[in-house]
Amino acid sequence: MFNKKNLKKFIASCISIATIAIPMSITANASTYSRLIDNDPTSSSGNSSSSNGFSYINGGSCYNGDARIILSGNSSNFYHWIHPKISLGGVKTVTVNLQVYLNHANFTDPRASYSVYKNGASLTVGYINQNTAAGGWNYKYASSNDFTGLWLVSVSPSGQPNCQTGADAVNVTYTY
Ligand SMILES: [Ca+2]
Repeated sequence: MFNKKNLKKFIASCISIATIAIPMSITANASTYSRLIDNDPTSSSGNSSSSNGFSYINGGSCYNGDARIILSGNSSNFYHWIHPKISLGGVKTVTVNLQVYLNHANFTDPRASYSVYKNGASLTVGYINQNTAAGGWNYKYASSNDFTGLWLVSVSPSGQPNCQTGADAVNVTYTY
């Protein structure tokens, strides 16, 4: 069928096709899900929010003009940004890229804790010093190999007294 010269050519072309095809197939297999969620989303957006004890605060620097805030002393308080629940159809590795909008002088919590839902428990994505955070979008990411579903982003206060924890918009991207 092949003489030596043609066989070499054939093998070389197979290798070059494989080299091109492998990175493309990795990209094609990864799924990405992204959601930008602000306070009090409309029901038509498919998102919702809930909290225990956070209060309304407004200000032109906030995303869409307002946010929510709470004293930082109790770390069991929470604010949830909820999106439509996604079942991953099994256990998967998920990388979470989280952007958090912070732009109000009263947000002073030195270690606000951000997490995402994971199998009925949670994965801590990271901590942000809201007192020194950049005015605007702040970025955290984390990865874990035992996700079965995606549902919400949560912030909880540090527990530090005499500070306040803010909750404005978040933009979450999951890759799995
Ligand atoms: Ca807002």
